[in-house]
Amino acid sequence: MTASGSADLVIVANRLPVDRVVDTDGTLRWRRSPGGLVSALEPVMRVHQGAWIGWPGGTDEELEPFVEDGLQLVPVTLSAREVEEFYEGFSNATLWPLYHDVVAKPLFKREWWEAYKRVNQRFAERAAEVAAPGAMVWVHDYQMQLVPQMLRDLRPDLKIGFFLHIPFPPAELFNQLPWRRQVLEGLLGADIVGFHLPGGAQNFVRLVRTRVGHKTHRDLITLPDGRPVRAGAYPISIDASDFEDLARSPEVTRRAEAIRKALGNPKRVLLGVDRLDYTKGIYPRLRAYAELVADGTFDVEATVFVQVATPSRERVDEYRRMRDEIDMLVGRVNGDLGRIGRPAISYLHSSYPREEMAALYRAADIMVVTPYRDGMNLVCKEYVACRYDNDGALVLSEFAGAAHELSQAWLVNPYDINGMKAAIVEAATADPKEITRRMKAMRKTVSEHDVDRWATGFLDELDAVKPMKPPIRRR
Ligand code: ADQ
Repeated sequence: MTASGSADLVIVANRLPVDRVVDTDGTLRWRRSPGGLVSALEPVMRVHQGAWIGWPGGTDEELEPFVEDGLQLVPVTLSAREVEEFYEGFSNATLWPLYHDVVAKPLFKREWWEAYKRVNQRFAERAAEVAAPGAMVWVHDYQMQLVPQMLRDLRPDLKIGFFLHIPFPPAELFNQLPWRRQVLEGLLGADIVGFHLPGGAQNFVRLVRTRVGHKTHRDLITLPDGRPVRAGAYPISIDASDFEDLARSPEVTRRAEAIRKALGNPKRVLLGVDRLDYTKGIYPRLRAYAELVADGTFDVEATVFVQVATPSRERVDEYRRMRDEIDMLVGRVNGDLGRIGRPAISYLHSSYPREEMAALYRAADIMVVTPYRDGMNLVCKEYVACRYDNDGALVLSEFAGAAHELSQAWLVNPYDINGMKAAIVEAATADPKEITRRMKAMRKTVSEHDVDRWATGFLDELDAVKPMKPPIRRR
């Protein structure tokens, strides 16, 4: 066992919740990153004596733990080679595609696996150093799946939770992974293993039974030493009231009007907002829309598609290829179908502050969210939270985790272009009463299940875990 620290709650995630900013005079500052996880966990971090362990970005830089805006942050250093092998390689070119239905072909490289193990061990060691005796440690996401068991080996006194933000695949796909058993055993170091959907938890339990051979009963796994591990569904959400307040503000209202005006005050605005990722189904969505313009269903003077796609993981080959494909499609569609001052698709590679996101959500009549596979998808929940007057239609892929909660959306199969076209037309021509009925129901769901409920729900269960007594020695 290593010496313990003083944090009652430790968050372990690939990234620290801050981004490094270098001012014009060269001084280094940290700025809170815009991600939802930070806002979800900040209140609980403050209630407990919390610490957050993560990679600060950058390479080969030893940084001391520091306090930023009252949060204790513990940086973990990665070398340039580790960024390439652990982060871009094993995390984003092996696990990400494998866990997303093999939408792209996962690459299995032995040296990437070695880096993954090494980096996970480093995170586990940092967590072991800062956690107080009996503390709760909440480990996040696919980059950190070995941390729970590595940490338990170092600190058996801790309560360890794990949450996976992406889908957990069925055995038929997971079994491709050469290190499948090690990953399952890594996760089993946790007391609670959380997923967005019950299906993910079931896939996990089934794999543990068949691959590792442990006893399971429903959502409970019993390890040979008697320790129970629970697998459960904890669907993540957003700070719904915060988004709604933002959407109601005069600034955002004015900005939403300005956006529509800049688009030529069309009758109808369709919107897509995604990280530029091949799982998000941007290509088939734009193709479906382009076909509707080409066949005269929509006219570019009356209907506009705004697609915001923030570039990400640009050093991974598959992402560069996909970006080129989408750029080409948009170029062709606008060249063929646009008119002067009226592109068929307004395509933007920008990252926006939350105010601008809220204004875009307010400006849109139809939000189109069509991932091939998505753990949850927060964009559609943000859209719903911003539609406080119960208008606005949502076209949503049935393969997004959010489809389980937002069943009143126009649900589509992104592989079925004709089906998507039909749903977009239905949403565009629906009776306003029908749109209101659907939006009201979705708003109820999103406001009742917000991110605070998600975080406190998970942590309350983790807190209630009974520590294992050391085995009684018989004389
Ligand atoms: P992501 O794949 O990143 O998250 P998503 O859930 O949609 O996907 O979250 C994206 C977030 O980024 C949203 O909060 C959105 O507002 C923001 N965003 C998107 N484009 C932006 C832009 N141009 N500018 C600024 N902000 C932008 C992973 C999983 C998801 C799961 C989440 C949380 O893949 O399935 O929902 O984690 O668990």
